[in-house]
Amino acid sequence: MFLNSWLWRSRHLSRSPLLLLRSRSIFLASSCTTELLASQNASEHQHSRKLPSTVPRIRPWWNVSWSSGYRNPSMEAEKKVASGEDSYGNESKQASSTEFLDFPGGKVSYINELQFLSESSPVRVPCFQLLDEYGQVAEHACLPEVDKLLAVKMYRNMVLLQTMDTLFYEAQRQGQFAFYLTTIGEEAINIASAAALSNDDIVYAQYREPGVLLWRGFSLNEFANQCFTNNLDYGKGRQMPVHYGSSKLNYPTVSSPIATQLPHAVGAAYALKMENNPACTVTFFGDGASSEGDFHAAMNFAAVLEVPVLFICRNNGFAISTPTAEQFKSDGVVAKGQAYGMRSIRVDGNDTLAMYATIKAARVMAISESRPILIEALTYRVGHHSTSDDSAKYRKQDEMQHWKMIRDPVFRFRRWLEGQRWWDPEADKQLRSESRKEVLAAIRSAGPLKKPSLSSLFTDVYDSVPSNLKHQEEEVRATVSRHWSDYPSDVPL
Ligand SMILES: Cc1ncc(C[n+]2csc(CCOP(=O)(O)OP(=O)(O)O)c2C)c(N)n1
Ligand SMILES: [Mg+2]
Repeated sequence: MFLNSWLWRSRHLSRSPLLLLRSRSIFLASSCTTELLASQNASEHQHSRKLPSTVPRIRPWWNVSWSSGYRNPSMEAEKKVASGEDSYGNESKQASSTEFLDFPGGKVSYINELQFLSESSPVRVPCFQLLDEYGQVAEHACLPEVDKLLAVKMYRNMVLLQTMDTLFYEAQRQGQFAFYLTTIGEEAINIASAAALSNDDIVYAQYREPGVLLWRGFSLNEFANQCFTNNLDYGKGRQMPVHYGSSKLNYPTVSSPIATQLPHAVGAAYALKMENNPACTVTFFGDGASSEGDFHAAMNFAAVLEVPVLFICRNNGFAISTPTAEQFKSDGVVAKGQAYGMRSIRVDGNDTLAMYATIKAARVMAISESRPILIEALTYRVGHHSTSDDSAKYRKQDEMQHWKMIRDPVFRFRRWLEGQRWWDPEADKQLRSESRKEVLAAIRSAGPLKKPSLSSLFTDVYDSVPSNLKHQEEEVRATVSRHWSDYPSDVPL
């Protein structure tokens, strides 16, 4: 019963038209997100380093009072306890104003019945959706402000991303480079999130979010150079393919160990907060990453330090071959937000407009209220985990086909665009043909380029190469000279 009642309200509720937060950890735009989005659009036209007028200045950390009242999000609950209401908002029959525990973490009312909290809410957290599977606007849906220019740009990027994935995947299967993984099925999460962010926001990605880079202007040649690990690759071939990075585009390089990007994003968000910088950090991660300790550490730090970071979980059903049912017992990932005192939402990750509205609203809250937000985007990994995987071994083909054909986010968005009369089959045919040519051109130009030299393996970490690395280089060179016939001829010594 108490799970259905109010837990707490945002301490900014009275100021923000946005939020109602219920115990089932959803946030919903009050009547419509458009009011908020309109003000945000207007703010983006101001100088990037100036605070947008709609975003209140962030209180510098050194002015923050670290009393439990400020840190504890349950101030409302605390007041209720003091006034005889229990901390779940129920009118307390038992507790008088003196029957509570004045605990350092906040006041807690007593009850005299033995009661355990249920392991889960009786109802699953609902999923925010604006466009149904046929691209029709859902009943009572309130669409974000997306004009033709923006909508078509999003669609073009989604198609280009899908085309890049298809052709890069084939190039890898032909043996042109070592490894690849696709984002197919997750184009809406990639592109709609990117479109809703500002380029000043720092993105700490996992590996299935190249669409964010694409949106920010990373060229097809830059993608291809990284995958072919040629001498134009910024990482000089020292990362696996698809581990892209660009300091220019505020996208730190992807790292292979899962979930390590999450604490980094929190630390960077803390730095933004200290600098009063009106930007946020954004970290993308999979359902599998949420099973790592780093996820939990990052969530807790972010909530306690009250930093502007968006945790965008792509719950695509699998961590390689492990289905989510074998990963966690909770109601997905969204349910974990409240446990850490973090506002959270579950959204249809295959619905471009719902993703866009969610990230746009979450970004405003994160910056203006200096708080982390957890977003669980439900989607499905249509491709194999990577080129090292065969998903037919552990999942049903008809399930995969259903998501690929019926729930394709690109096709769904196209149906909506066509309904708006902003797109037509002829334009689609032309876009797909152009995209194909552009991707093939990037593959053809990146493939023949020389690889970075062997000596670059040992540079760029230390100012001058330390003796242990010098020793390792000598060992590698000795091995190469012993097995010269096995050494790849396109890697200069
Ligand atoms: C710390 C760590 N453990 C295990 C792995 C091996 N690994 C690579 S990807 C992956 C699955 C990640 O799944 P998820 O986070 O759901 O992302 P998805 O691939 O589904 O997008 C695993 C276990 C790793 N790279 N790092
Ligand atoms: Mg996954």
